[in-house]
Amino acid sequence: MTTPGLDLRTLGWNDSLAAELPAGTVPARVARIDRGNAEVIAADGHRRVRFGARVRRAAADDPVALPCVGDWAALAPLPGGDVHGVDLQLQEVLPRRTAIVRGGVARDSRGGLSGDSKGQVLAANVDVVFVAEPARHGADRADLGRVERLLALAWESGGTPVVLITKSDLAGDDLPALLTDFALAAPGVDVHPVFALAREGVDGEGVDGEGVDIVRGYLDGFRTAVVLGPSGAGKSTLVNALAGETVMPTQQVRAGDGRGRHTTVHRELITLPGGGLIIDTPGIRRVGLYEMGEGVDLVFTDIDELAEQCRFSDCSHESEPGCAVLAAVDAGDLPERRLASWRKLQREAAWMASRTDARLRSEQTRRWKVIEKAMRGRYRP
Ligand SMILES: Nc1nc2c(ncn2[C@@H]2O[C@H](COP(=O)(O)OP(=O)(O)OP(=O)(O)O)[C@@H](O)[C@H]2O)c(=O)[nH]1
Ligand SMILES: [Mg+2]
Ligand SMILES: [Zn+2]
Repeated sequence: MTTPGLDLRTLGWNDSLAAELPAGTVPARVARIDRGNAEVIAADGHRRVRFGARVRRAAADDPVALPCVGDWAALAPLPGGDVHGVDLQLQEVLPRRTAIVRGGVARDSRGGLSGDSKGQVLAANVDVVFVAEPARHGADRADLGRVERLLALAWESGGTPVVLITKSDLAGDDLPALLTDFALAAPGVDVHPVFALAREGVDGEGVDGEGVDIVRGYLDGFRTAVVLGPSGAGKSTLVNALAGETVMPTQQVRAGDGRGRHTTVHRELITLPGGGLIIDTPGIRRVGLYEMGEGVDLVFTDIDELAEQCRFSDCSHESEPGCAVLAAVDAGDLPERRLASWRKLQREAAWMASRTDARLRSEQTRRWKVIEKAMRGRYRP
């Protein structure tokens, strides 16, 4: 009970959420999850709460129902009273306005295909999804395929994606070219270079971070953002710059492969002093798509537009005559890499959809069997 009388609206609470709150419960926002427990921010401050029975049952059926950072929760007294100092349970997760859901990454029995029909919610009720990709020098300047993949998840979440080229100071002279590459990979999405690591300048003067204020601007109006990206991208460093203090530990990237060490191991919701909230996340190395509606299409609106010019309306852009997509690749207007990335994500989304269909079918069959059995029982002469 650290901040008595906190106005929950500063955490994103609103009337439509209030309308969903079950009688006899109090609302709180999930700041962090720890195996069956949640740390939440309620009007009386941070509290630890246990997952209630109903939540655990729902999550056993579908992991997407598990409470997740950013969720709004209805809290009720723990039946049986205080257990190890915890006296509240998370009775219900209120309907999510947006949710970033990733698919698992699994190998099938033949060791091929990635993707898993089980989803995992990375963050809920997020307005802005920052996709962070670190600037790098030289030939392999940035992993744009990863940016496109994360953008698909971001669009699908219902939040607004924004791309951040983090550690922009490392790009040097490559920055303009990098900005062009990123803009092509993220049509219709804001792209900003960010240098979050304030450090001593060469002449001894402190250098202010670049782009941090722009990032902060997206959080105006008590909005919630999440930052996604690989380990070592500088996600926590950015969160600290926004917070104006070290709220998340950061760590030097391992020399050599530049992959980082997974310094952040928990997703965590941070309230910022100037208003607004940001969710820091552990580095993402590989992430599978989950069920996709428009997500992938929204990442590749440029290809969709080109496709309208193809001679055949069902053009697959493989080898057809009069294909405007292939013509754009030939003309150097559409990077070949991007066309390949589009194919890959399309295939993965289709495969996920078929897995989901199969799962729904088998669930339906199972349900019918149960009903059949019950009917047989009832009508047995
Ligand atoms: N040059 C430069 N280095 C940065 C910048 N931001 C962060 N770093 C450094 O990059 C390293 C990794 O930063 P973190 O913030 O821990 O990275 P992270 O994305 O949170 O990594 P995980 O928690 O492992 O996912 C640290 O040594 C930071 O000091 C930047 O803008 N420029
Ligand atoms: Mg981190
Ligand atoms: Zn075509």
